[in-house]
Amino acid sequence: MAGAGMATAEERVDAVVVGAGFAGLYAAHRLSELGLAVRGFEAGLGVGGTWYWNRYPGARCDIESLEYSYQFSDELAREWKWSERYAAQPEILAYLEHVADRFDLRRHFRFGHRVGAARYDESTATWAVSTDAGARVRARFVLLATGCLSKPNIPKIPGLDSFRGAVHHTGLWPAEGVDVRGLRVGVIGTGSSAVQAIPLLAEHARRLVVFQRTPTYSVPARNRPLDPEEERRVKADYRGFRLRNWRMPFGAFADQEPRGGSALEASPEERRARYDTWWEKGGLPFLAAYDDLLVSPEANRTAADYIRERIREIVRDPALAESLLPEQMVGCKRLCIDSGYYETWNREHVALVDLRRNPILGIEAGGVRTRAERFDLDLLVLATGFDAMTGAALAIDLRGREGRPLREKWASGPRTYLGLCTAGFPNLFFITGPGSPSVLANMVPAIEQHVNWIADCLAHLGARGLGCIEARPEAEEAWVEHVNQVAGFTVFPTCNSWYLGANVPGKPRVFMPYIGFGTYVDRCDEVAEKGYEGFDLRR
Ligand code: N01
Repeated sequence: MAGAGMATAEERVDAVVVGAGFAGLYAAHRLSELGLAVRGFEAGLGVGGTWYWNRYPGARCDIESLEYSYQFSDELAREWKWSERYAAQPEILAYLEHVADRFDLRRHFRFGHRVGAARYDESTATWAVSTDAGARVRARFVLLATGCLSKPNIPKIPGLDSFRGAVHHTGLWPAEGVDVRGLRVGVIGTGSSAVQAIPLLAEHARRLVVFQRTPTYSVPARNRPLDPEEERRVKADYRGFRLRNWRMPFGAFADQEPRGGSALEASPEERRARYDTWWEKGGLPFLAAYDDLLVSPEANRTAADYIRERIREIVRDPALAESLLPEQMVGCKRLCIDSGYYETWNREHVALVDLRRNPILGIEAGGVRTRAERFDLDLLVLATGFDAMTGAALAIDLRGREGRPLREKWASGPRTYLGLCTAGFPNLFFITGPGSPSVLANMVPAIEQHVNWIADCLAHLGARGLGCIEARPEAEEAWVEHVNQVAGFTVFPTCNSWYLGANVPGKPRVFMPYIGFGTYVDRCDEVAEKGYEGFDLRR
């Protein structure tokens, strides 16, 4: 950790990169390769981003490990060996630490520095960036590699501070781990983090009480050790394999069959057989069993009914099973993938509190009080998610031209051009920002595509003696409308998901990711080919 707590002289660099996760590490790598002086800041004490902070039991990726890695270096891809079909958090963190060492990326970063403010100075066309640990930097460009799911959403439940036991948010889990043996543990939330943590917490806790506001759909992950033969086969043409798959939703393996067609054109028997196949294969590609599951409510219902049926089969207590049945469309909130989630409900010491019928009134020193009952607890786990997609950027006091705060500009929802830039904030780039596919693509290829686009753009500016790029308001306007229009053709806007910001009280309800990674990549390429259409380039 460098310089924590000390005010330092202003450093001058070409580009500031905020965050040292997948995005920040690769951005530092690409930009320094271009010969730019880069200063990175990272709030954590090490690299890893999401995979540095989310150390809760069971934390694991929902994209297969052979797909969830960088593609920029064939040597890196060849030499790194994954041990499981879906990598667990420690292994992904080890991978990122390896990448940081192998490409000597730590030298760019100052750790233990949370960026607090970034202000654009029109007279010098530079950004003044400062951190809570006293660093000050002036740079021409700022890249926010702050992640889509990095600002924890801590619910405002009355009395939370008065709880006597420990309270841990899944996204701020202590690095040394938490010993739950013999404890009465409460979990608030039933999203992806909870679905992964609950089976493991149940292994060791004396009692586990789960407070559920909205039941979730989960498909078995079917995680397993990675078969060396499979890895050898894939890596025989790894580049080709990644190229075939990188534009696919969920980074799905392209050779998985059967898929495609309309769920509504299949007979009930055919549908059942196909859903069985995908249930057995496991993972997010379940949603790609048919082409229309995410666009047709009727098609979606066939998949939702299938999962509800499986829940009723697995959970032995029929009343409990009923409480676990989701009602929203499947995939509208991100589909969870699990290892033994529904099975865990058959354990005697695991209890469900259905907050729709029995809401939390408050938290007291000894536990959680609901309308009907009080639950005595020793430890509380907040699996309550994140202020997604905009939370981390808006946590920074970002001011563009004329001192205009980003918080003011985005007061009714984020506005970007291509999810990369926002008008009025020259030379500021978002990596996987709102308005880009990000969380609806495989994040790592989405990050590489953004960083490559930005790096090419900076090289283009440099070669022409230009120093400034800014999105035009009309291009931004059209893009925001397009993002919404596309979302309107799908089932995504129909429920209270974090994609819409609906999980955070008071957050404007706007669908934030762009749906369609392939189309998006083409559009970004076209914009660049046309000399950065929709942007103003200035000296
Ligand atoms: O967060 P979430 P997450 N009172 O927002 C509930 C990725 N991820 O950390 O649905 C009571 O999904 C909330 O209820 P509701 C993945 O993209 C991936 O689990 O809003 N409950 C919900 O049940 C994922 O989607 C992996 O009604 C409250 C839960 O808390 C994203 O991260 C693993 C509440 C939050 O679920 C976020 O997942 C983990 C309140 N006041 C995460 N506030 C994998 O790769 C919130 N909730 C597998």
